[in-house]
Amino acid sequence: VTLRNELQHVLEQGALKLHYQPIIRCGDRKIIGCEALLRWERDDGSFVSPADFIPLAEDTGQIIPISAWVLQQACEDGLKLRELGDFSMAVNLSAVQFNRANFIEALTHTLNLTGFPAKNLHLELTESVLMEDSGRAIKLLESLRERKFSISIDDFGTGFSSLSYLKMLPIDTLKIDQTFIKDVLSGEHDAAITKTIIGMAQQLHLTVTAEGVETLEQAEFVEQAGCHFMQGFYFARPMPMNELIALVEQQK
Ligand code: G
Ligand code: G
Ligand code: MN
Ligand code: NA
Repeated sequence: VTLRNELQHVLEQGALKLHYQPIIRCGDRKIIGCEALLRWERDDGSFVSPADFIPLAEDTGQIIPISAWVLQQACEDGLKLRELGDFSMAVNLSAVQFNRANFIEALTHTLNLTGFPAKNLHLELTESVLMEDSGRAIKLLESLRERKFSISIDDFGTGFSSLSYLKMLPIDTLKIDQTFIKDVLSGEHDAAITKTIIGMAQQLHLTVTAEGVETLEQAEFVEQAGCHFMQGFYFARPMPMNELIALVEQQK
């Protein structure tokens, strides 16, 4: 069986799971929310990375039911987390999902169904998805904003989006790509890029999240540079919601 064939049955087999990586506030280093990350566990116990199966699912159309499942599951789990406080839930959106004509209706439907508050749902989009058809993207983002959703640009810095265009986008957060954070202490350029993105975000009144923080030194660097939030293996790896809830209960 090919991966493509296996993929057809993942949903009915319950082989997809969401893990959640904590997002930490700079300064007091408390968990303020999480990002939902999709996991596919195969029968033999091996895992397929979403980086490998999302493109395949986009190709076959499976991305539609998978994305719907992700949204609903993330909202349901997010509500459990919200019993402990005002936590946010970030979800990654695929290009195909964002480009569907009924994207906003589908999103609104899931929120109505679950009761998860739009303002606490952070929609992560990459620069390339937004650049494909920037006119349409601006209109969509404006209507998402009217509905109080929060928008983040994921993997920021890797997508060559023009800064004049960035200014026009109604977004809330820039997530600095982990490739910059990785070498922030060893590479002069990465340190400069990271500081520049943070400075620019502050000027544009956007919040900034540093991704891929793996060491204390990297955490201290981005905190000193004025970053707002961070995320990475130094704090925690993606984990099941019950483990995240236990972690949040400990930090009280
Ligand atoms: O968690 P991990 O490093 O394996 O994620 C690999 C890639 O898959 C990342 O680019 C991440 O944004 C993406 N990804 C993870 N979960 C989802 C999801 O639910 N939907 C989409 N579209 N992409 C996801
Ligand atoms: O594209 P996106 O930013 O959504 O991808 C998130 C991916 O990054 C997930 O696969 C997640 O497991 C991974 N990730 C999260 N924190 C770290 C980290 O500190 N180091 C590395 N190498 N990967 C990380
Ligand atoms: Mn992401
Ligand atoms: Na990212």
